[in-house]
Amino acid sequence: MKTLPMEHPCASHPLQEYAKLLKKDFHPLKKVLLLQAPQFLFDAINVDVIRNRGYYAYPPTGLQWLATSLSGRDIHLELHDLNLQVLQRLIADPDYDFHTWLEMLDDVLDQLQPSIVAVSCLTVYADLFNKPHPLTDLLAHLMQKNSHIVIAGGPTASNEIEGYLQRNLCHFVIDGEGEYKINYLLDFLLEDTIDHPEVPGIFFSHAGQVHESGGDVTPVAISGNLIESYRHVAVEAYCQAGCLNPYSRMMGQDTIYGVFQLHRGCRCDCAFCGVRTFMGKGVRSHQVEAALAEVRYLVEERGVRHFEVLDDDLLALPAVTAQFLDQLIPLRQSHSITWAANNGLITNSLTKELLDLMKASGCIGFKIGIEAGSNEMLRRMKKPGTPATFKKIAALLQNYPEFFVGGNYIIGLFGEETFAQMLQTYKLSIDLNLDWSSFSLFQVTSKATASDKPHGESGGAIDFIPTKSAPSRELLEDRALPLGPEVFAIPDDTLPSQELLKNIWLTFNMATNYIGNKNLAPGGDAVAFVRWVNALRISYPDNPYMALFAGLGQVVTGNLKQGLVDHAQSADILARSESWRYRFEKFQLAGLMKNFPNDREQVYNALVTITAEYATHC
Ligand code: B12
Ligand code: SF4
Repeated sequence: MKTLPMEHPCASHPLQEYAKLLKKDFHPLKKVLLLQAPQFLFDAINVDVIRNRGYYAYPPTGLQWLATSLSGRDIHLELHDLNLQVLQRLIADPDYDFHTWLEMLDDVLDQLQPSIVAVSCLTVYADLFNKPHPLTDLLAHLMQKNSHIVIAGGPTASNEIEGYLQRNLCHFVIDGEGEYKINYLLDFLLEDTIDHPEVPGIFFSHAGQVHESGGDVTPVAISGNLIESYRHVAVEAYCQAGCLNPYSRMMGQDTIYGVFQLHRGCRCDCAFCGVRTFMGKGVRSHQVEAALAEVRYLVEERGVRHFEVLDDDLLALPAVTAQFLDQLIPLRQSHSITWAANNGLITNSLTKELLDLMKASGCIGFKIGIEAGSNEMLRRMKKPGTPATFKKIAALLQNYPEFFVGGNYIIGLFGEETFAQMLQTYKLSIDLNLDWSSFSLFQVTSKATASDKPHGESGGAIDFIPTKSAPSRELLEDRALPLGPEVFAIPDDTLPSQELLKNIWLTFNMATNYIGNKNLAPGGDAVAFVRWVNALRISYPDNPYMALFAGLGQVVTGNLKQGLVDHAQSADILARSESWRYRFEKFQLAGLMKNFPNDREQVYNALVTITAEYATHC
């Protein structure tokens, strides 16, 4: 596709031919609909968690950038977030049958009658074609109507370009960043402007073949902000329909939240991560003034009080970040804004100067990428840092009790990690002594990372967190496998199966975050612990250990009454679940349930006794 046609100064023949054909069938082409598909899998839906507002509801930032980039065109454009709308409906209407969700799309289509529909989606990596999937079902529904030119983009579509085109589920798939590509494509479809340079990454199927547009890869030069696009986005409604993560829930579920982004891309190229493939090499900054104006607008005119950072590498350009945070401080002072970075910060980039600015500008917490405790695995995944450098930063973080900091760890790396290496990760997590240790199982997250998937796995719809992969958010168990302290007797050179990995995950999680949590020990911040665990419980209403430990946290803070309420909730869940009763025995928690501590000292002593049990096995 490198030869140039006559009509367009830099166009590609097959794209032009295909666009001409489409234009015959779908005209006039002046109405564009941008759609965010539901971001969750309907066959793993948990309506109780949705009604607790525990599902993700992110404003459609990617589509807002597309809308902004299309703003100079003579088109009528609308942006609808079906993820938000389905969640809202499920919350508002107890009789709503979610199987009929595509009717919501029909309502939008009937009203607007768009000639071009562009759809975005991000779900867990899943089987897109043999099971119900929101993007696949939505595209099939649109194509069946044969009334619209259908364009798919965003992470899920970018992972399955050929699959979507070969099955005739859309006319175009746009891979990766979309601003330049959608404009180049619309040059052909609308013929109103022809001044966008040729760009690769536009895929379509024509004359029995999948084609890609030509040209040079050009990362989008980001300028301006999304203020104008917010007229399409009811940002005030998102907190009533879902959440961003536990940090947004910690700030109160009625607190209006939003997002901001200062950089696109990441300096690193960790082997398990899809960012480099998806966003391209290197980091690009937004203009600080423009990003600040957007935050100011959201705070002053739309009532947003809590933000989540969308950057993969917020600290990539420390001077830019420092300037941004410094100018955020007045908003913190005038409107008590808060922000969090659950997506994670690169540990080695944290400095005292940046941490001071983060504190002053309202940061309440963040995750840091540690991933592994063994040097071999850190090298294997190209993670910047060593256990020694991580310990140095973790020591610095102990001076900032205002932040609730979680370390991100992965176990089962590349299907090659031995139990001894996992144990190194576990021990490092204890040494770092952070507020939380987010252990996850190594999983395929995109096609780009699929070559590094665990041996023998097909890469199904598995979430990073094992308890989130089933609608009940419960783990299924094989009782022949070790669980609790006995996990530590697994021979060093074992390559654990996926089933055993789940038990290791549950044991590490229980030992570090609950039984051995620093905030449930003398000198810890039990108030922060309780807020965090209660934020988690919104997504895990049937989890008895979260209820139990929230109750213990309450007792440490002096609120025995609430502690007893939480204990009763835990007992109620246990009474209904033989499986949890079995696990409570294994984790040495049954005794705590029987003799629930009455005061702070009793909590400390009880947890020290159980921790000793884990330590002797370790
Ligand atoms: C915020 C975020 C989330 C949010 C949800 C965001 C949302 N809008 O729904 C949460 C926390 C829920 C999330 C979860 C997950 N995420 Co996430 N997430 C991000 C993050 C950090 C920012 C996304 C963002 O807003 N970017 C900013 C905007 C401008 O970019 P964008 O949305 O990608 O949009 C651009 C292009 O994609 C494209 N585009 C998007 N839509 C469309 C549509 C059309 C028609 C066109 C033409 C173009 C187009 O144009 C836009 C402008 O350039 C990105 C990393 C990153 N920095 O981008 C990871 C990222 C998207 N997530 C990723 C993953 C893997 C996940 C999970 C699957 C992880 C997991 N296993 O749990 C989950 C699954 C989500 C789920 N639904 O359950 C991967 C995707 C990799 C891939 N190629 O598939 C990314 C790239 C990070 C990574 N480490 O690799 N995520
Ligand atoms: S530092 Fe984080 S975002 Fe960057 S490549 Fe590594 S895992 Fe991905």
